[in-house]
Amino acid sequence: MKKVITYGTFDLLHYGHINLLRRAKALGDYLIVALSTDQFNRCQKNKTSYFSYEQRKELLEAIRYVDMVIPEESWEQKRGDIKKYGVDVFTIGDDWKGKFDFLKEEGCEVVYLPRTPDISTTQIKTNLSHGN
Ligand code: C2G
Repeated sequence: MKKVITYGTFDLLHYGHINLLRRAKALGDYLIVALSTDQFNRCQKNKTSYFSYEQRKELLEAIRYVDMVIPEESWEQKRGDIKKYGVDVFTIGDDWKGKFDFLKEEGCEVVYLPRTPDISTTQIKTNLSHGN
């Protein structure tokens, strides 16, 4: 079984996230999503999500492409996750291009997927705050 892993906050779930998850699953047979915890978001990513970790986890687990959701609590956990879960492919949007190439040292394929244009959680929040 070819295992794929991806990481993110996935707040205010939108079609850009779904496009990413669909393509991530297509890279293998089993997709693990490492979901940024509320604390990791607040302390390390300097962002607060609208939905809590538990709410975001529930939404992700309802998506047909997602097989398992684990917490992302630190930037440094990726190597350990790849070993622990026997991951074959690491994938993430190409806004991170080049940032995780070191994971190839773990014998893991690294795939950067093109982001879906013109949609983001930040854009949704901005539009809503302007009453659009
Ligand atoms: N994404 C996308 N297209 C968009 C928006 C997001 O392909 N229009 C992808 C991102 O590239 C990422 C995933 O959807 O792969 C989740 O997006 P975020 O929640 O914004 O992820 P991010 O905050 O970049 O977290 O350790 C890695 C980080 O946790 C990644």
